[in-house]
Amino acid sequence: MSIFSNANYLHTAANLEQLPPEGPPEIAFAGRSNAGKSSAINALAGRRRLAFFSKTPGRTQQINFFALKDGGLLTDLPGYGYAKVPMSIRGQWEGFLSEYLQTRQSLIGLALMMDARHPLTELDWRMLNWFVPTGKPIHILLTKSDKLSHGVAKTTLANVRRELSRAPHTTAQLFSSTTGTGIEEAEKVFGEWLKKARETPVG
Ligand SMILES: Nc1nc2c(ncn2[C@@H]2O[C@H](COP(=O)(O)OP(=O)(O)O)[C@@H](O)[C@H]2O)c(=O)[nH]1
Ligand SMILES: [Mg+2]
Repeated sequence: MSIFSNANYLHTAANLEQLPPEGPPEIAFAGRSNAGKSSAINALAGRRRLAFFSKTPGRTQQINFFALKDGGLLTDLPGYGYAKVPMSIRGQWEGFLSEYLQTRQSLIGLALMMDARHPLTELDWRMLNWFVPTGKPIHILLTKSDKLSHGVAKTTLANVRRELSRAPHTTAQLFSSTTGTGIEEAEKVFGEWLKKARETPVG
């Protein structure tokens, strides 16, 4: 059974005041709208339709908290790069999101979903640049890898890893929620983050 199976919806926060108290280790899941984040979470959780499957992608500017069965938390961040979000709301949201990423002590790492066909966009780099200074690990899932030939997927991964020399403690892998490629590899990475956090609690 995966660390993500039987995750339970816990809480929604739309601003800093609504964040639950610091506590169990959290892994945040983020990515551009349509990057395949919901599908990846569902694939990791081994369920077809988990509560996280948002019906209004990218529009709901809030963080959803889910309890993992080992005591950790998964936080589902709304997709970024969604053109229809009005500027005023976007600014507010970005303030909350960047503050959450930069100051949340319980946050132990960032899982970043990127479409393998166009990874490391400008907005992806913005997320990376917000989070890298925390010193916490980032793991990138290059999603929809089934849409690339084996050779192109391999080259893409190598290129991404090379570019990531600009982003310390950031790793990347291929992933497909359709074929199941990379599920085990991802679980291993996130499982190790949680294990390490349990061994060295924040306090
Ligand atoms: N071929 C393929 N399509 C995928 C995969 N993951 C997601 N998709 C498709 O990409 C679109 C966006 O996926 P979704 O998970 O909703 O993205 P989100 O907006 O990041 O949550 C949907 O049409 C999915 O069916 C994948 O691994 N392979
Ligand atoms: Mg989604």
